Amino acid sequence: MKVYGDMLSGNCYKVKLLLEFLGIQYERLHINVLKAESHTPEFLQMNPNGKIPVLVLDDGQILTESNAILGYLAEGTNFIPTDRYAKAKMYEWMFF
Ligand SMILES: N[C@@H](CCC(=O)N[C@@H](CS)C(=O)NCC(=O)O)C(=O)O
Repeated sequence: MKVYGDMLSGNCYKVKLLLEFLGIQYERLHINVLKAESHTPEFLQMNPNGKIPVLVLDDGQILTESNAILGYLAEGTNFIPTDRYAKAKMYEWMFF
């Protein structure tokens, strides 16, 4: 999988942290938002919202929004509690 992002971005950093905690191999592609690299026609085809991070799966499917990406990566792992209250507490932090 590929991740388009910038380590100066907290939204990208949390995706990087989870990928590394899970030991998932990925390719990192740097996007400099200060140079409007997230607003090129090519990038806008991946995310019309013009924002990083963007996750591109090996089959070409694309995910945007850091919390959606975290949810996708964490599915079926201990990073998503099964207990209803604990899961709501996780969402509490994610929506903070
Ligand atoms: N809600 C989005 C926010 C993403 C976001 O704001 N990304 C910033 C960097 S932290 C960005 O791409 N800014 C570039 C721009 O808006 O042009 C998420 O959680 O992924």
